[in-house]
Amino acid sequence: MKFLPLIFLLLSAFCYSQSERPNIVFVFTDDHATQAISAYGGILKDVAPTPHLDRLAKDGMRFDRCLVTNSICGPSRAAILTGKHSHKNGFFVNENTQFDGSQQTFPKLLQKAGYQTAIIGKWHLGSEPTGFDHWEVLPGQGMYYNPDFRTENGMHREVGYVTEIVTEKVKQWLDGQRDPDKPFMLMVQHKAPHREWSPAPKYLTAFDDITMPEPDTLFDNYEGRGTAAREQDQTIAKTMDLGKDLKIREYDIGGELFHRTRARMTPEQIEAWDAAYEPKNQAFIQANLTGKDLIRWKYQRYVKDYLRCIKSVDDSVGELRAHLDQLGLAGNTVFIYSSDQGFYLGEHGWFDKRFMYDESYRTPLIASWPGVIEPGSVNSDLVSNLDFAQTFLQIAGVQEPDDMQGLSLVPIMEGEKPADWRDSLYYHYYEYPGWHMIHKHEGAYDGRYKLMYFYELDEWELYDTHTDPMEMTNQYSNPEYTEIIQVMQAKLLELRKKYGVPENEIQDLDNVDQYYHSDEQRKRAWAKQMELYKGVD
Ligand code: SGN
Ligand code: CA
Repeated sequence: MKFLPLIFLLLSAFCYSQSERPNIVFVFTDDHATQAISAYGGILKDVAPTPHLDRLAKDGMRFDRCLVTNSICGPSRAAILTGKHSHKNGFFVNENTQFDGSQQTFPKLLQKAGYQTAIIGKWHLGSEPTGFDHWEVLPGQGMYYNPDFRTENGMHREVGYVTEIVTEKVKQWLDGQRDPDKPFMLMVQHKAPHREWSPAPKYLTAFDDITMPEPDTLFDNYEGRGTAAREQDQTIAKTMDLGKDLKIREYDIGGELFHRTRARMTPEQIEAWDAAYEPKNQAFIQANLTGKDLIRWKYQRYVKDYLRCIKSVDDSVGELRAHLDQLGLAGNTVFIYSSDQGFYLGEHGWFDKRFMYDESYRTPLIASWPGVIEPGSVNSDLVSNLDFAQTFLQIAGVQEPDDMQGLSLVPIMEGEKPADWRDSLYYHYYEYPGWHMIHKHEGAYDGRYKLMYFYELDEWELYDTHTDPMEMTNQYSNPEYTEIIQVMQAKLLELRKKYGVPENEIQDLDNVDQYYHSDEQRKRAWAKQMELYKGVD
């Protein structure tokens, strides 16, 4: 008899979960590296913890091997919306392209199935969002301070810091604008921590008294790698700009720092900004640093600003989860955190992404689902942003269409990985020439070996990520790897076939030629910085 109340409780919980389809909250950031989430460990975990993301991991599942199909913003977003690789969804590169919004996407399918769909924040796909009952997006890359928003009714500007404004808008939508009788799928898409890493007023001086640890490969000389690693344009030493990126007004030769931040700030915002940066900037100028000392200083300024932006993102996660709790929605909401790709935080001397090397290939994925995902679980299966669409559909109980190319992660979330789970993933990056000059490449990864082919250079690279996790030694011409290379090349062909990559696809996307705001400006800024390296090797 005494078990009756318990049985009743269990039964009602069962009926509840059957009748109430779960809500989905997808918090998605731009360029957030796993190295900057303390739940993932790494050298920054003690100095720059992310308590709210860590709590999410504690309540849910941390995916350690979520790999992207194409490590760049728009293409990653297009892959997520469609569940298809770039060659199927038609969105290959960021520049000068528009997402074809008439195609099938998971928000449209959820909408059809009775879900309310909303997106607030960064969109970056050129065309207008489709498949959303409510959308309010940042035009293009969006601005950190006093951002503009695009809606169906046009454009308007709001005063404040972008991460905080987006969070506030999301709360308002949850409070009053949605239909409480329908389940919802809400995409919260932050601009942060994208370049040029501008922190919120409240975090402008965070980490001022700390020296950030440096990655082992900060002074990489690219020996043992190929032409692509040597010829990229994304080093902290040479590419990173002291003006726009590192906020030193004296180096704002092209006026970009001014236009991206100051020109739209309120007097109060400018005051807080200057109070934080000016004393440090003057000390930098006085110090007259050169060579490695200069690179070290740039790394510190860069990574601190990046992590300051993350602090606001982490707060947003905490606030949104608390808000869902207050509204009584947390128990039936799947909360997912991810980013469009990873990022280099000084590894190999770099910032930015695009390469299939680990730091930019791997993206964070943390999900909580009360009653389904075992709290505190960690998964290391090969999963991808290609899988998100089918995952969301299955969460909502919607049949996945045959032409999506990923796999639903729901079985993994339930702790029952299918025996025939994938054993490798396909990668393809297309934007060359373009920002940061990363050569086009495709590749296959099986969880240990990573084969990359820079086809316009006709150069292959093979890394054994077990023995060489930092990917410093290309084993492609090492005879000991001959067999593995054959296996991986066969795998690459098999993957191309499986995903329907056109035979002669080696894409010619040379419409990507306007990649700098102004070549002239950039050259002048660069020349000034290069003076600092004179006489130093
Ligand atoms: C901007 C950045 C680049 C960055 C691209 C793409 N330059 O052009 O550094 O790689 O965005 O980023 S900036 O001077 O304008 O900041 S993405 O996240 O949108 O793919
Ligand atoms: Ca991005």
